[in-house]
Amino acid sequence: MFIDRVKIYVKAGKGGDGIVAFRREKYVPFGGPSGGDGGNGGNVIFEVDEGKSTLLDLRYHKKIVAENGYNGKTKKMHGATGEDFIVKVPQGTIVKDVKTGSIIADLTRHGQREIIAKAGKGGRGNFHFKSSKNTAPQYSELGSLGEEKEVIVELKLLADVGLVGFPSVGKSTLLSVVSKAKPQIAEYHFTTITPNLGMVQVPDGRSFVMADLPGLIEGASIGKGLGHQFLRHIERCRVILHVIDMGSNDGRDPVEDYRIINEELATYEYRLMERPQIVIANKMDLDPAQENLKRFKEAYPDIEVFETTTIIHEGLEAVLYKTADLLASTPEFPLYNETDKEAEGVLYKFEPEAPAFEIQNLGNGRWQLVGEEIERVFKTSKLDNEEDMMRFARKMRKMKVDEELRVAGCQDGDIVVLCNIEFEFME
Ligand SMILES: Nc1nc2c(ncn2[C@@H]2O[C@H](COP(=O)(O)OP(=O)(O)OP(=O)(O)O)[C@@H](O)[C@H]2O)c(=O)[nH]1
Ligand SMILES: [Mg+2]
Repeated sequence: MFIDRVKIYVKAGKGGDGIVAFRREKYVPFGGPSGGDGGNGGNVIFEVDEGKSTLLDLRYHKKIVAENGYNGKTKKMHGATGEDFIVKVPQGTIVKDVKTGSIIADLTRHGQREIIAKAGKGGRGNFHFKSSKNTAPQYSELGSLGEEKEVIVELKLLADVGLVGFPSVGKSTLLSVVSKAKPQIAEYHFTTITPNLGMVQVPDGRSFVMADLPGLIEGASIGKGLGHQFLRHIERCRVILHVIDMGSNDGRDPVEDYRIINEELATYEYRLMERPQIVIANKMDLDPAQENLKRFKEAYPDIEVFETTTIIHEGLEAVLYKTADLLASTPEFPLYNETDKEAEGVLYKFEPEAPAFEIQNLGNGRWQLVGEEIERVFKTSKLDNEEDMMRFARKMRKMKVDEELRVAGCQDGDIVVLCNIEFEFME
């Protein structure tokens, strides 16, 4: 099964916690702090694997969770690092963040690796917190959380050239005679239901990759037929070969066919009409072909038309030379659409930072603190003893929580709620 779009959930490992421990040795009555650091969590990493051609594996593996780091140990020993989770994907895979729509990674090179969810860091053990004032710190850090998110994984084939046209115009036949690819060929519509790739050698030694796609029909750009879901594979193509059945084998009018397909390409979001096109008048062996071609040239006098009869390999050499020439002079098209404009040239786009916290007045002297950052700080802080509490209070003060609460009207003795804990507000 050819799968080229999947939504999955990825979660990197949490860092291991640092621990509180003290040396207890026979002749060292007050041995120093010796709690070790937690290990870092594992990342979720995508890696290009040449052997893969679809995202089928991900279809059955929708939740990817990397290993957590291990907690620190006594004698200043480091906890083990969580193992990275490595996902093998085909060349041409793009990963998008569902929430922001931005592109996290574009995996185009062999062996390329990208971190999709970043691991949490291990917390430090108590020996890091020893100072002249506090030689026996009861404090250690918790490991930080790993990133987690939903992502859309899409495959956009890495082809230089894409074949487009109505069903049964001869696209697969063309690919089969100019490359070693063996696509299915038949007289019924939608013979091709998944893209086929072929390496094409031009007689002068140049070469390029050609993609044969399922046939398009009117309304393809809004999802009719099969073609729409495959239009995305043309996005990386630099040149489009537009194949027309000049023999009107199906009783269609080639002049109309050409217009309709171009309209579909223009309507599709990735501005496919900006790619240079080579117009191929195929099935020139059939009776009505000459007459149709004449009309076609009258309708589109400025277009260069390449006449072919693909079943007997006729007229193809000129097409290949022209394609190679156009490829040499056409730059790659960026994979961003209008809304991604500001990301031009840069692949990674970050969300603007959300405020660290917000204050909600619950009435009756009760206040709620909400926000990703403050909740994260809370969840990664230990609150086991007095020392932990003091440290947490200092963190809150540093984030200006006290100040903002006071501005909002919070009075001494009011209750402040954060996650599931209530604090009494005091100067
Ligand atoms: N007479 C004639 N028939 C051709 C020519 N090229 C292809 N055909 C026939 O047209 C039919 C359709 O060819 P395909 O190559 O499968 O067409 P396609 O465009 O890939 O079609 P879909 O995959 O359905 O979109 C087959 O029966 C081919 O043998 C040609 O130059 N002349
Ligand atoms: Mg086909």
